[in-house]
Amino acid sequence: MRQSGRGSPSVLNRPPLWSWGGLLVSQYRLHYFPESGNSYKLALMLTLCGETFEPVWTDFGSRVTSTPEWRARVNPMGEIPVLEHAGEKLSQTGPILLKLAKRYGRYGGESETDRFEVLRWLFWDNQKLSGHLAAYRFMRTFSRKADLAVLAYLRARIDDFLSIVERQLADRPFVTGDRATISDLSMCAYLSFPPDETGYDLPADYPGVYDWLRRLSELPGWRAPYDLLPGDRLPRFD
Ligand SMILES: N[C@@H](CCC(=O)N[C@@H](CS)C(=O)NCC(=O)O)C(=O)O
Repeated sequence: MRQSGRGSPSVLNRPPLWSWGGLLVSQYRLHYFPESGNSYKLALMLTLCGETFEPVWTDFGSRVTSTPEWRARVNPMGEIPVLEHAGEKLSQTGPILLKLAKRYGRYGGESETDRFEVLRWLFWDNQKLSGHLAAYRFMRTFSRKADLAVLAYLRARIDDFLSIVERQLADRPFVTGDRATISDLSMCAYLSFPPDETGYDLPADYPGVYDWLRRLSELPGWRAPYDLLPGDRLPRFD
């Protein structure tokens, strides 16, 4: 699918960078690992808002996020991503995306009705689409031993969720209407990785979802996951 980055982030709405020793450094630090679709949600939102971030590659494969030291220092929930900003370490992509949408005045929806729809799909995505796709892709592609019964269960759930998204997109270009919002950025994340990782042939099976991803990739400044999340990758076992 789409793997090459295009365009460069807009400088519109870019808040001032901190200057340190004559070097310009970003006001954001993103703790991530490259395969993390949840990290991609934040990296993409920041990039589309014309913002930069300092990438903090994290050794997820060695289970560093399970150690008491990492949990005490970075995130007690033991999860990636974490976005550092202004002395705070923020976790959970949903509230972080809402905060960024408010800060930059972008991708948050225009009206009260829009904002309700954004929240509705953001919550649904966390529990359903991203939640199951992340587990399915990780077990299918990056786990030494995949449990076939669990994979089959997850696949059936995801097929139902994708058919829901396909229907939602049948008569609107983006999830909540005419404009992309953070609900699109959240829902697209795990589907934006290469098909040999996700195991989904979207053009054949979910053409509406595929067209929606193409529309998102045309947003000015859009970049593919591995363009925004560099560094050593997890070993593959698919
Ligand atoms: N709801 C969380 C999900 C974060 C999440 O599940 N992150 C994965 C990596 S992409 C993780 O750290 N998993 C560790 C675990 O489940 O123990 C969010 O939106 O940030």
